[in-house]
Amino acid sequence: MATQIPAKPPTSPVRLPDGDGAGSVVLERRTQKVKPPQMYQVVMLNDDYTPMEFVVVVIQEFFGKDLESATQIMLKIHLEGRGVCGVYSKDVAATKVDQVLEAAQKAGHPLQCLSEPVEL
Ligand code: TYC
Repeated sequence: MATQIPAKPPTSPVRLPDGDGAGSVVLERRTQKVKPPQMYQVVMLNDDYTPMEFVVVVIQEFFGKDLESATQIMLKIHLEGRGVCGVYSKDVAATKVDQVLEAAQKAGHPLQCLSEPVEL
């Protein structure tokens, strides 16, 4: 990844006056401006054909959920049209989407899934 250019260049070092600490150089303290990386949520979409059991298995297998929470997520998707299965870095989220789509395609189900940035 490209190195980020700081918003402001660092201030020039301050040279202390003679006396205690004479000749020493103090860098001005600055508040940290590094932001945490953007995270991505993997969202699964409802459809009328994919069996509920298949969705539950997929959520357990690829998102590390136990049977109970996988079932809750599946029912939320079924009732509300979409649901978040997990939150990851961009690359990991993209891999999860690929894994789900490949498993669905292999099984002949139209299950759809996408990743999107998490809103602050
Ligand atoms: N609506 C599907 C059914 O009634 C179940 C389903 C749930 C499908 C979640 C997709 O992401 C999904 N068989």
